[in-house]
Amino acid sequence: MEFGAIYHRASDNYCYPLNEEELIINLKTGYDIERVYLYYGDPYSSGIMGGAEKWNGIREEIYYKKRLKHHIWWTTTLRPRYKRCKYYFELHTKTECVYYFEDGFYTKEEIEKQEKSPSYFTFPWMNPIDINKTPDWVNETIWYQIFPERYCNGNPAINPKGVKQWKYEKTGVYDYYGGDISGIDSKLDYLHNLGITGIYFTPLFEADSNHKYNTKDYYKVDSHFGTNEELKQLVKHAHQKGIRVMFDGVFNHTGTDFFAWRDVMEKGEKSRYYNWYMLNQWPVDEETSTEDGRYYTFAFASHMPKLNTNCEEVIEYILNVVKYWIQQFDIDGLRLDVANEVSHYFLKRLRKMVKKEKPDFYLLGEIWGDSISWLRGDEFDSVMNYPLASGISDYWIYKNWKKEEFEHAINRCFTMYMQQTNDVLFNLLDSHDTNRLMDKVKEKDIFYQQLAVLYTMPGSPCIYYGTEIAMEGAHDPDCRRCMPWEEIEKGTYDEEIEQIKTLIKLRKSHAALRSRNFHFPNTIDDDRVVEYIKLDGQQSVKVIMNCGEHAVLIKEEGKVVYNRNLVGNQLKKNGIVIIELKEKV
Ligand code: ARE
Repeated sequence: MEFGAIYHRASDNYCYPLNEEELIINLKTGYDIERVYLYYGDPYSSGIMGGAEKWNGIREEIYYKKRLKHHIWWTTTLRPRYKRCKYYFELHTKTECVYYFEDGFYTKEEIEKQEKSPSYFTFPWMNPIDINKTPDWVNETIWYQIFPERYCNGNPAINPKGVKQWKYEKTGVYDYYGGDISGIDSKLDYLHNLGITGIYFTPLFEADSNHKYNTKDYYKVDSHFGTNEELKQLVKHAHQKGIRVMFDGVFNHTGTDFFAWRDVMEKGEKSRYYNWYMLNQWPVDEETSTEDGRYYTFAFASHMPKLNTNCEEVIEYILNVVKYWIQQFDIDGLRLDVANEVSHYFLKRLRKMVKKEKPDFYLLGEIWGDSISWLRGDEFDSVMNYPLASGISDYWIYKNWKKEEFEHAINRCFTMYMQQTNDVLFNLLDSHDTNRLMDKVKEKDIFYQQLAVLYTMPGSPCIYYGTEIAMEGAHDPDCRRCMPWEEIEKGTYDEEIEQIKTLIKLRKSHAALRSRNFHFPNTIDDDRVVEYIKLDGQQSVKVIMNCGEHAVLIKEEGKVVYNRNLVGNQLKKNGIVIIELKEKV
C-alpha cells in the first residue's frame, strides 16, 4: 500500500463544516486504493473501546472521488447528530485492507487484538461562529477588471502632464494616456450591455505613477482620475445598473511621498512613524538601501517601502482607510494587493471590521499560490485564482498533454480549499500583471475555448478589460493598452463582443454552470478532447472541447446551448460544444 500517498487531518480543506449541518470529509490517497469506507459516530458514545465492544458507529462507503495526477481525492458529507464527530477510514487495495486513524495505520488483527486503542480523527464541535461563511452574491457575479488610466479619457482637462494621444498601441512603463473616472462612468451602459455585474478597479487613489500602486494619499482620489465626489457618483451609478464595485487595497507598502515615510526620511529614528515601516538600519538611502536590506520594500522596488502591519498604529490607520472607503463610496468588496505578505493578525482584524460594516462584503486576496492559510474563514473570502489560469492555459500550450493533465489542473484548483471558498474563487485568465490571453493563445478558437472554461467553472469569473475585444498585449506594461473606443463604436469588434455576451448569458441562465459540482465522465476516447459535466439540483450541462487535430463525433443527447466549429455532430479542431443534457447524470 502507498502509505506515503495517504493523508488526512481533521481540519482545513480535509475536514470542515460547510454550514451548520454538513461536515465535509476529504481524504487523499494513491491510485492503489480502490475502495474507502468511513466509520463515524459520536465521540462520547461510539468507538472501539477496550474489550470486546465493536464499533457501534456507522460504516459507509465513500464513492465520490476526483482524479489528480498522482493521487485520488475522496469526498463525503456527514450530518453529525450532535455537531461533533469521530471517525476513521478503512482502505482497500486489490490485496490489502488497513485502517487509517489519526495516529497512523492499523491492520485488522491489531484492531481486534486491542493492545493499543487507536486515536480517532475527531471534529469536536461545529460552532456556527467558526464556520467559514462566504458572500452568496459573488458566485452570481460576472466581474470585469479595469485599469483606470487606460480605460476611457472622459475629461482631458485633468490629464497628467505629457499625456500621450489616446491610442491602442504598445505602452511604456511611464506612459500616461489620461484615463479617468468620468470616462469610466460614461461606459457603464456598455458594461451593463455586456452583462457585467461587478467591476474590480486597480488603485484609484493619489500616487505618482500610472498604476497608482505606490500610494501617496489613501483618502484622496488621484487628481488625474477625478474627485472623491465623482468616484462616489460612479459607484452609485454602477449600483443603479446592478453592478457591484471592488477597490484595490495597497497596504503592504506605500509610496515614498506618503506623509509617514516623508516624516521618517526627515526625522530618522526620531520620527513618530519610524515603526510604521520595516526599517532595519538608519540612515537609509532611497536609491540603494533595498539591496543592502536597510529597509524592506515590495520586492526590490525602493519606491515602495513596506508598511509594518505588525504595528497597532499602522493597523488602525489602514482599518480607518477601509472603513472610510466603505462608508464614503459604498463599495462591495476589496482586493488586497500583495496579500500574502501583510500580517495574518492584521487580516483577521480587517475581516472583523469589514464584515461589521457590511456582512456580505467580499474580501479578496491577491495570492498566486496555495492560500489555505488565508482561507479558513477568519481572513479572506477568496483569492485570485492564478493556478486555474495557468492550469487551463498549460493544456493548450503543451499540445502533448493528455486530458488527464487538464483534469488534474482543474481538480487541483477545486480541492485546495473549502467548497464555500470554491463558490467565490476569483477566476481569471489574465490581468494587469500578466500577458494578455490573446498573447498566450495567439488564435481565436483557443481564445474562446479558454473563455468557455472560465465561464463554466465553479467560482466567480473575471475578464480583464479589453478581453471582450480579444485585446492583445505582452507582459506589463504592454498588457495595459488603451481601449480603442472609436473602433468599438464603429462595430469593428462586434463579433468578439457578441461571443463574450453569449458566454455571459449562458452562465447567468444555467445554475449548473455556476455550480461547485462537476466531474469528468471521460466518455470520448481521445486524449485531446476535454469533457466535463456541471451539475446542480435540477440540471446537468456538458462541456466538450476538441483540442486535437481531428474532428470528433458528438453523441450526447440534449439541447446544444453553445457551439463553435460544430458541423452536424462532428466537432472540428478547437471546437466547443455546450449541451444541456436531457437526464441528470
Ligand atoms: C513594474 C514592472 C516591473 C518593473 C517595475 C519598475 O512590472 O518589471 O521592475 O515596474 O518599477 C505595481 C505595478 C507594476 C510595477 C510594480 C513595481 O503594477 O507595473 O512593476 O508595482 O513598481 C508578485 C507579487 C504580487 C505582485 C506581482 C507584480 O506576489 O503581489 O508580483 N502584484 C501586485 C499588483 C501589481 C503591483 C504590485 C503588486 C506592487 O498586482 O500590479 O505592481 O504594488 C509568480 C509569483 C507571484 C508574483 C507573480 C508575478 O506567480 O508567485 O508572487 O507576483 O509571479 O511576478
